[in-house]
Amino acid sequence: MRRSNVSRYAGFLATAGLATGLGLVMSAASAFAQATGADVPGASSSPVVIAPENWAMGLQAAGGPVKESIHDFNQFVLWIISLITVFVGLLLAFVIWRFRASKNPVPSRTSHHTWLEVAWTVVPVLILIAIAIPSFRLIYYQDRAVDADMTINVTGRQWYWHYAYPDAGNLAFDSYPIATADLQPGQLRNLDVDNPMVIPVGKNIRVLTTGQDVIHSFFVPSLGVQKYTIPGRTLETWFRADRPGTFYGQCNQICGQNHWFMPIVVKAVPEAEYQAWLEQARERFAADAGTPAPAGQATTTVAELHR
Ligand SMILES: [Cu+2]
Repeated sequence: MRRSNVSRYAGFLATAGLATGLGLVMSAASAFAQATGADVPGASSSPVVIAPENWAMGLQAAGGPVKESIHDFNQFVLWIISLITVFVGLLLAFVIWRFRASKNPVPSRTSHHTWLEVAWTVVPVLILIAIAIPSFRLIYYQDRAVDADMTINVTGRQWYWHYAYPDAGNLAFDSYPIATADLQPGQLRNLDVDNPMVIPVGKNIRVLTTGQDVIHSFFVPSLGVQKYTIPGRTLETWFRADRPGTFYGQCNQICGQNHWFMPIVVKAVPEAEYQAWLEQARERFAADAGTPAPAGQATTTVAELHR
């Protein structure tokens, strides 16, 4: 009997210790990720490449303000989690030591303690409120661009992306991944695409998403954007890249057998370079503006969306 109690206590202790350690490691990793991420914008204007990395810990580095806000919030919540884990772990260790059977042969039969019960109800409520306020602030910040400089319509299709630039006339094109055999040096397998989405640096990009066939999801972690593309609906979000670079993402909604076939590349370039790209893209995609939307599937305009 004693033996089984001891091993149970040891199990508790090990679990509490592990949880505490894990919390601290996650916190440190995130602090590191944030430190490296915080260095990205504005440090210099040489282009960055932000893509998934093997064995990476924490969140991807930030390419713009939305992701920076996500980093801040993540860091804040991680501190709270870590402190709670340490507190509960220490409390558990103390109880196991202080009330062990040999030291405490006659257990207390106390079952109520009003003030203690009030405290352990009120304190968690306060913690949740402290988390909820910045959480809602972040949700509304991500929701839509207050002052959008331009709009890009994103359509998820089985299985490729279709991008349209309504501010640039009828510029539209499809984006497919590059086959492994055709990869150029430096290109990433299953991530690089033939026609990336090109955007100007420092501009607020309004993104309107819709789906053509099933639900897809437009997900570029380093720009802090993840939005479903739902057939029959238009959703809005926004992002901004604060420095030139290439930001990789993927459809992250399981959308069918070629779900893996939907990587996303957003290329942020200086304004002059963007204008030059627009010029040649208009010509290049004039003959082939990608696959048109089927009849009856009009893209919602911003005015319609906000009506
Ligand atoms: Cu998809």
